Amino acid sequence: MVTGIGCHAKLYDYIGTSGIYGLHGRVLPVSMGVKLGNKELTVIGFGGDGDTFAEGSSHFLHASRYNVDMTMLVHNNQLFALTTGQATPTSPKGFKGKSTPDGFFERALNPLGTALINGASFVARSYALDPKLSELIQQAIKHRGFSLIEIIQPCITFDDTREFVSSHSYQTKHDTTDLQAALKLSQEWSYELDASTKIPMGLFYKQSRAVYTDNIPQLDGPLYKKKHTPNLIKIFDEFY
Ligand SMILES: Cc1ncc(C[n+]2csc(CCOP(=O)(O)OP(=O)(O)O)c2C)c(N)n1
Repeated sequence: MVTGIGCHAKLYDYIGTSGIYGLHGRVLPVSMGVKLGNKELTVIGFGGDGDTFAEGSSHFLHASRYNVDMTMLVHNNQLFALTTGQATPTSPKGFKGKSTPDGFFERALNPLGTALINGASFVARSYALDPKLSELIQQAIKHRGFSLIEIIQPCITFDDTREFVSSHSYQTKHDTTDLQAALKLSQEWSYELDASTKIPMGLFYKQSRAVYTDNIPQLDGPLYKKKHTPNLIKIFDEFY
């Protein structure tokens, strides 16, 4: 597993598996590197909404486009939590935090729509308090391709939206192979928290297509498994 930097990244300390605390915003390039290094590994990236949709937004586009065979779980609490509550690209309008004392006024990003339009092959939204989330995560891990789950996970310290999310969400029922239907769903919630809000939850889209490593025949065969012990002195000498 690979994490970003933020409250979500603490997860790494609770899961007994091999992994890396990445850098803020760099979950995806590190995850892709792990997958290229050994494509037999199951790679799961964990990021915050700040991590993935702000600092890491460019990586997010390209991971969707490449259809890297990995799972990305975004813990969306609609704010930068570890740095004590600043606005992110998915903060709700009017959000008052350290960086927006007069209220957040920007239009939100549409991360699920962005992932869909750029080729992510498994796109879903769920809620941290939904007991079925673990099944969805299993489905995402088993999917061959870039699987993304946006997990709405309210920050109970800086903006506790648990009650709001619980009472404004609903489970989608549609053909999950229909890209247009998925795109429409992705536009239903603009991250605002007002009375008319309806938050679609569930699997938006699933499709099967070639993954990034399918086009890199060099990764087949024993070469990547070979243990290399780099001679650092020799490498440094080349530069002096
Ligand atoms: C390159 C870089 N930029 C900024 C920071 C400061 N920083 C550390 S954690 C964090 C906020 C994390 O927010 P988010 O990714 O939404 O995760 P959360 O804490 O909400 O789980 C920021 C801005 C950093 N460590 N590195």
